[in-house]
Amino acid sequence: MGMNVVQKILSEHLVEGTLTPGSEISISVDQTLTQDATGTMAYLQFEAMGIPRVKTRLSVSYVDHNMLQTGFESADDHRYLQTVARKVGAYFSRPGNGICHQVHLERFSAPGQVLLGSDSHTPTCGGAGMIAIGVGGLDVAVAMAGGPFHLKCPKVVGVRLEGELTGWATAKDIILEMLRRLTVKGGVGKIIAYHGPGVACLDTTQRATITNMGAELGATTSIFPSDQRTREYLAAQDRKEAWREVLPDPDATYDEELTIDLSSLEPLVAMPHSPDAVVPLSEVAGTRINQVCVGSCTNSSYHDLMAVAGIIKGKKVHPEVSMTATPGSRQVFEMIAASGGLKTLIESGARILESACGPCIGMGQVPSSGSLSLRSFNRNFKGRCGSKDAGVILASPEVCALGALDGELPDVSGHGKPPKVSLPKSFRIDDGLIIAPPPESEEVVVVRGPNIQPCPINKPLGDTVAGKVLLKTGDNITTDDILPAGPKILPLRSNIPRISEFVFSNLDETFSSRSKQTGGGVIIGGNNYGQGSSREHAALAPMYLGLRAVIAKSFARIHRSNLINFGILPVVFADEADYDKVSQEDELVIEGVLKAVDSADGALTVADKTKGFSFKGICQLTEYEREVIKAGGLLPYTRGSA
Ligand code: MIC
Ligand code: SF4
Repeated sequence: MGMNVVQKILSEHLVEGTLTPGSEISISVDQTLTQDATGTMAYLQFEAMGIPRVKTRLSVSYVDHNMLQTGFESADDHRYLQTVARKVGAYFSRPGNGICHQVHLERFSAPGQVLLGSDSHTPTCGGAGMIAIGVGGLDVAVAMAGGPFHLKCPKVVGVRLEGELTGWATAKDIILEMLRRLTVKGGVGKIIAYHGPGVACLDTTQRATITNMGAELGATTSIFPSDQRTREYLAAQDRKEAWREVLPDPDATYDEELTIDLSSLEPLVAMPHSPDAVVPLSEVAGTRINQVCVGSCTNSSYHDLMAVAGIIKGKKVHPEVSMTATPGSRQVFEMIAASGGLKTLIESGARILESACGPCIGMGQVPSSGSLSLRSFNRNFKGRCGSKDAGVILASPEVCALGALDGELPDVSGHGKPPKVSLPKSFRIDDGLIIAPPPESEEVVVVRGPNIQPCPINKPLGDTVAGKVLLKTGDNITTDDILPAGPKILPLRSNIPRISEFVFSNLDETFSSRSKQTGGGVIIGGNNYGQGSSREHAALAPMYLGLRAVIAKSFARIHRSNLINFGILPVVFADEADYDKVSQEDELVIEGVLKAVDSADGALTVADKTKGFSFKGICQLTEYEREVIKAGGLLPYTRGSA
């Protein structure tokens, strides 16, 4: 029987198990990436494993999140990351070189290989035919140490693209259409594999927009075939040798299938406050906006920035709009400068930001109170932009450019035809800001400033888990809700005692102090608890505060793994109706935990001592997860099994 590209790559990397959806497998990892906000912990954990040098083919440490340096903390982190990379044999991409995913696609993507990254948008490189998975930092540390990556074999969803994009419809609208159809939890436990005749009309960076934002579907990853367009892209990056063809067999099958007719797509937008609140732009055209931001790892390629420049050439940004433009990498920056695009952007009144995450993670450019910001980004969760009452609308860079001129969500019909942008035959290559490690281990002094504190370690799992319900949340709680970012909190990622003061601070400022008072407890969550980023801090900091279990209707993939990696029980309600019966402050007790986690069905009983009733929970784990959670998390487990 024919194979799809996922089956091809996974079977080449399979270490244990069989490729049957839902069964436990482990795969070997060729490459890893980290970024500074998750990387400091990943490297501290790697150091704690006592392995002198990374065992992957390639590991790259990027600095792109904490760029404001409003205090000494981030500079301390950067210095630590640079020195530790040299010591352990990883590449170091210096601040200013660009956003990890854009740079990785340009300089390191390798079709057919497996990439693990401590950032949820790692699937960007799926645009170049890689299996690229976003995970917590600790999983990356284990991969750097040569360990395989454990997962439940995902289902493969084949998305057949037919026809060609027309008018103002772009690659962004393909992924917005996917979000409209599948929602933010529609991809959980699945890999999205694009195929079909429509694939050829998308260049690699357009494909990368789609795989990047597949993270918002909750998918394990997304992937395109590696074809002649991938070859062209890698050749233009002067990396012809990295190309290899990875195509689905003509008779390939998929676990689920859907079709998108590209020619029927029109521009779409995701309205506040969820990436799946997708509506046709035409339905909301005319809505006033006060800010426009083009950039982020989703849409900051040469293609994106030149399309924007083409639209606003000779015009000025609307007087009531503040517009920013962020080239995703130094390569993009240099190329838009050389081709005149940068001049056009500056002349239009757009504010040019350095190549970094910036406004996407609330690091500056917080919108004005109660206003709407139109962004080419991938997430618009409430509060993520730094304002509690502003709303973010997600759209293509082209729609953003039109919106910046009009001061409102544009009516594209009044704007003629979009400019055509084609990829250059060769990109400007200058890897001067990527520091290669020395070929052999050498004596390196790793510099740790006072912001770098050791990673706390949990105790082995006890047979009784008990505590107060510290918080009861609704559905779709994001990791931004659990541990916000922004200039005050993000620089504390290497300092768990300090950052733990901000756990749930946007939802309930008393969470941290209440947890400390009671010595920890339990959280009750709704559906898709922990969606969004890969930040393991959203598990690690609550663990530090004494969180022992989260009982939810369902979990997002990466956050569930992060909870297990730090020894916190992820329990789902056997009967969702019980969710309504439990209240914040109730005292809960789970007895016989060790037997329950070892059992095939993971069934356990939760006693609500306050209300005097019991309900059934399920903590069904794979064999590997059982061992990890019983040890108190992945770090003690790895140390114990080394
Ligand atoms: C994000 O987009 O939320 C982040 C910041 O890139 C995170 C990683 C982090 O929290 O450091 C992600 O997507 O994984
Ligand atoms: Fe950075 Fe935003 Fe991309 Fe996260 S989603 S990596 S914060 S640009």
